[in-house]
Amino acid sequence: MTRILLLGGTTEAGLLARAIAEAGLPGIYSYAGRTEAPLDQPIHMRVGGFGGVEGLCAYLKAEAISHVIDATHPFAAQMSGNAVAACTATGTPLLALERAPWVAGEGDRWSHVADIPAAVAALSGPPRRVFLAIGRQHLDPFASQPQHRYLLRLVDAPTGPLTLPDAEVIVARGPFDVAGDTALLRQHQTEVIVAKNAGGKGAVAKIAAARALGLPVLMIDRPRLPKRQVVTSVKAAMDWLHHTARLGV
Ligand code: 3Y8
Ligand code: NAP
Repeated sequence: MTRILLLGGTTEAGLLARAIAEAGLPGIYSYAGRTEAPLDQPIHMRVGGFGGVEGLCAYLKAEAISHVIDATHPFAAQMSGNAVAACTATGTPLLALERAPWVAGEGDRWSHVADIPAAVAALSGPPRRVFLAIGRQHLDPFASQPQHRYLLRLVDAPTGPLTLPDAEVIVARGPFDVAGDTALLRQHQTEVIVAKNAGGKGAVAKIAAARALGLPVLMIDRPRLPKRQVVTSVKAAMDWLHHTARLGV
């Protein structure tokens, strides 16, 4: 009996959820519960952590999950690591649906940094107008570079005071478009953009806008993830589901 757990929270996960619904396959779309009102999905949704690897193992057994597809964001490293551990421990087939990283092209002025601390260190120096487009969870470390004027884009309005002394907040949920992000960068006279190498289409607008405006980008490379089977398209993920189910795995 096929019963899919889709670890979601990305554009691609939403597209896969639609394909699963259209195929009439029983699936559960899982959100961490990071945002106040996550988008509805065409399959059953669950919101909240599982309780680490142990909690996920228990969930897979209790819900008789036959397949797990990890379509989380490339920076959701802990969730992806837990999925590999839990699926190995329970013998549940696991597939990752990943999007390719962005690659610098003609006109891009990128500096690659390995992680958030490296991005913070790269901001040493005189005050600048910085578009810190990495969400809410990792803002605090940038307080060690208080000299800058930060522009922040968050999915939900901040619940408490920000640790950055000079910051302006925009509340917006992507996906974003190039015209909108170009106007935003112009309006705020942005001088440098800090971005995660998310890949995909939902967050790429600011990168295209930076190229158009000749602005430098501090590009944070993705965290390393444990080895697992990976596909890069919804079609390949659906083929895997049908194939694996047919083998009765
Ligand atoms: C809760 C679900 C869909 C998915 C849409 C994608 C695109 C728009 C662009 C910028 C960058 C950022 C951030 C971003 C984008 C998509 C996708 C994507 C980046 C929602 C969502 C959830 C989250 C969590 C949120 C993080 C934050 C990161 C904002 C829903 C809207 C910066 C990543 O306040 C918080 O705690 C937010 C946390 C994780 C990164 C961070 O560390 O703060 N995403 N984003 C998911 C859950 O609970 O499981 O609310 O509907 C999903 C999307 N956000 O279905 O159309 O596919 O990537 N998300 C980054 O890329 O750097 C914004 O502003 O340019
Ligand atoms: P993370 O740091 O890898 O995960 C931390 C913990 O959050 C996990 O151990 C798990 O808790 C819980 N969790 C994460 N994703 C979950 C999911 N889809 N369903 C149920 N529990 C989940 O994760 P994150 O980077 O905060 O990302 C959280 C969510 O936001 C994911 O759905 C991700 O796809 C989405 N998202 C993240 C980013 C980003 O920049 N990180 C960008 C866009 C979307 P337990 O250990 O208790 O199970």
